[in-house]
Amino acid sequence: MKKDFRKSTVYQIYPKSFCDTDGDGLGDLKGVTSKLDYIRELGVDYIWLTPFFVSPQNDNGYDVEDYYSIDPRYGTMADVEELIKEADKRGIRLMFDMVFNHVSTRHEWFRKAMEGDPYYKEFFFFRKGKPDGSAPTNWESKFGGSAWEYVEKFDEYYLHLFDVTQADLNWENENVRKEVQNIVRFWMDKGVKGFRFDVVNLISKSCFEDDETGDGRKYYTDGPKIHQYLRELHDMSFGQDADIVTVGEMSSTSIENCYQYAGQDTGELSMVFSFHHLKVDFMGNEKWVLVPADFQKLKDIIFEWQTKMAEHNAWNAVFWCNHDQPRVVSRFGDEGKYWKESAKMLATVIHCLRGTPYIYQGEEIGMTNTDFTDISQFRDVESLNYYRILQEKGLSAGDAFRIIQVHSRDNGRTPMQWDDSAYAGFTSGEKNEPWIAVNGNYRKINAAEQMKDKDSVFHYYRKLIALRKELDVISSGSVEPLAQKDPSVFAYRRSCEGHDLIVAANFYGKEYLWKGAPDLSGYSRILGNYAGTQADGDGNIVMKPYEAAVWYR
Ligand code: TEU
Repeated sequence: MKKDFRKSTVYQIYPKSFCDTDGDGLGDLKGVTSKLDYIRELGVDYIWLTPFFVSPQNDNGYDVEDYYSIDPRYGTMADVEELIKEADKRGIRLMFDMVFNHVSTRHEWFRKAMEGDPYYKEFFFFRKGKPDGSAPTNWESKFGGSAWEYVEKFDEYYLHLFDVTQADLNWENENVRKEVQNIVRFWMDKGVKGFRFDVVNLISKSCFEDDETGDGRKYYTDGPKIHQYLRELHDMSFGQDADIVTVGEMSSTSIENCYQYAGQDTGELSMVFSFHHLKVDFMGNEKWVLVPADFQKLKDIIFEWQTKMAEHNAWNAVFWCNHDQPRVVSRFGDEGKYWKESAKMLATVIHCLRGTPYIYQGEEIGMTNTDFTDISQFRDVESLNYYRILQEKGLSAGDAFRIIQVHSRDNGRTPMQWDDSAYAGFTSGEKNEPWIAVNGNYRKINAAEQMKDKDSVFHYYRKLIALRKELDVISSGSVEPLAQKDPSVFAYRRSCEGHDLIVAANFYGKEYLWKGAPDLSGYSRILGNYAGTQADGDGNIVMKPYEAAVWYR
């Protein structure tokens, strides 16, 4: 049966941290299959699985060595087939993660290039250094340091926008593009009905110049042939099956480009992830600082994307969390007294927007940032690089550590908290402890507990997912920002064919009198994180700490 992605919700699984069935401390594909009933209970339509292909795991699978084989640490091809089949029985489809900006330096293509094979050298960007021998350009790797690695035997450098073991692919080369199309078709034949394309707006690079004002991103972000390449990939692979849904991960993209990436009639992708709203606690593009989140900016960005994408008939993925982001309840909510209220409030704000909502494993039970107290507990290559780089820049070890604690991608990567048994039920730990430590709060925050409790964060997410299916105003309505300059309230109206929905949330932990709230006569309150919402009689609404409510007429 065809699925309407406007009414769908996607659940993201990071298999390494989801469920370990063989006791080796690493999650596996069988673990995902074993939890399908839990996922079905939530009511989602798609599972996005982050990469589980053969990989040295320097970037947890985003460094792919072989796109056609399963990393034995995660399982086998038979396990993948079983997962697709079992998911299908439950009405759930699989979305695979395709990393095509780069490959692992252990990939056969790169190994052949390093042997000097000219055919495969053209798969990558090998360039001479500057006359003084330094790197071809001053571009920086997203994980810190230069984006170029010197290869002595060629007296050349190769480009890596991410880790030194992730070599960028040269999409100018038609043979690269054909290989990529073959990979997508291979997985389509296996019954995969969705694809997420990793940093796909970085694939078009042709100009290699020093960036006088920045880190080089302006030369490869939304590059000159990007639309042509996506269109071609669409036509030659997933576009041949109208039932396939795609999402492009767009790094530092512009909204104008996204009209086209995710335009209803442009033939590129179904939707896009953009990240501007998740940089409101950065300083510009600088992530490794501690600054409070800018609430006004958060609203302005979300509303700009909501309204302009709608005007251009283009579709957003809407989300707070993924495997690269800190946990949202720690980031924009409250881990303490209002943990539950704030987790539900944040869910309400995202799930009633125009777009396809994505839930990242554990978000649906309000999992929090790590409780790590020592750098040795962190695993992520980016975090470990920046811990060193920050100290090289003069910060004390303590200050560097505090920044890592707040921004590390590992915040989202600790094991899924299933129950209150040892290791939170993630692993038996028979052969090994979990690859990354379980958060100590698993006795309080775990799935088993929340499935029993009708008032839990889990059941609240379940209601939001069901509501999107039920009400066309959520899946198809227009978006009108409300209270745009209000310092505490995040609110908007959705409208569609005579129906309206008003969503309002107090983003802070203090009771707040929302003056100038919209007239709610004729509306009924259909959801909220408190027993009821109070009006003061003068047209103002009393918003309790982190209160969220939804009204419909
Ligand atoms: O991430 C792309 C990306 O640029 C960021 O999310 C990045 O990890 C972060 O902003 C750095 O501060 C994708 C994947 O989601 C990520 O896990 C991979 O590490 C990255 O691509 C490379 O494949």
